[in-house]
Amino acid sequence: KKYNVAILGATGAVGKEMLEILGERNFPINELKLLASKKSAGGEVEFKGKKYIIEEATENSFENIDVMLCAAENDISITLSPAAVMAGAVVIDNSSAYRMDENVPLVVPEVNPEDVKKHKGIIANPNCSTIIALTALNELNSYAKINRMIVSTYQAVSGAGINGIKELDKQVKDINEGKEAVANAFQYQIAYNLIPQIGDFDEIGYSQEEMKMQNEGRKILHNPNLKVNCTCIRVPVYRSHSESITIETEKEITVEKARELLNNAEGVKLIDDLQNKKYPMPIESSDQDLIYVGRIRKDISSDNSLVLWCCGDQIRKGAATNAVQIAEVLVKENLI
Ligand code: 2RA
Repeated sequence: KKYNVAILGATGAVGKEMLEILGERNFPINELKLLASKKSAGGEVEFKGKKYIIEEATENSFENIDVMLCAAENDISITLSPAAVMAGAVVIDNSSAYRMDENVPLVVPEVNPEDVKKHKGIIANPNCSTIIALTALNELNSYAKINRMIVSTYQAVSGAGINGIKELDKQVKDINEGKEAVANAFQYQIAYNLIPQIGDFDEIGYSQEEMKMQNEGRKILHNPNLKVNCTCIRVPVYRSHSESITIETEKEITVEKARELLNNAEGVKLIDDLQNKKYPMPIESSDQDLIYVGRIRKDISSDNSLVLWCCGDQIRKGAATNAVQIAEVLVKENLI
């Protein structure tokens, strides 16, 4: 069977990647509809030898669509995703608009694929840093329940889309030519700098991005008591997020056991060979879908506690690939 697929936000970094991934994974497409804002509409895109015109997205864009992949911002998703559902489509939404809605499953296919079945029209794609962390931790959590996570993220500029990537490039060039670095996509200069803010801060000093790790982690792991302390930093790296993660588990996981579990974990590549200086790095984890995990060691400051380091491509597994994998679950379970 083939499906009528729409991509909303088809001209952005994630929307473009969604199309790439649909092709790469041979998702069974009958008709394809590429939707964007009025400003971005009109462009031509080639997909599998056929040319498509990017159309302006309206509430009437979703007739006969089976699955809509939404790569648009929250306000557009809130306006158009319900219209797509009304027209009979299942929406897989990469925005954060519906992630915490109790009627909307929040899914990492390696972790909680069964939640897809509970959808009422919309399925939410988790935040990129959440996807990367939980894909890395999934098998460890299955072996010994994680009670507490301490996470520091080092988030690529691609998190701010094409403009984030372009800004890093331009600032490096300008600085090397002795010019002033101009900041637009980020609060400050990102070239040769680190910015400890992703999203607005709440009243106790946590950023929106930091609270996503706790709130989304609890929902995806079905563990409302999961304790999470997260610090999210923007770093001058193109497209892979890196994360330093400490987990406290209900029973001890030895380093050897952790390596064994991760060596066979879905969606994970274990790179942990210190003798040969082998460990995950963002320039190596980019442009593919596995989450690279390494630097596994016992937390010498606490019992039943393990530390690891992971890197994952934010645009692919952190967004586009995860969304397409959810669509594949819909197909496999005959839910579209
Ligand atoms: C970021 N996770 O990295 C957010 C949105 N992609 O900016």
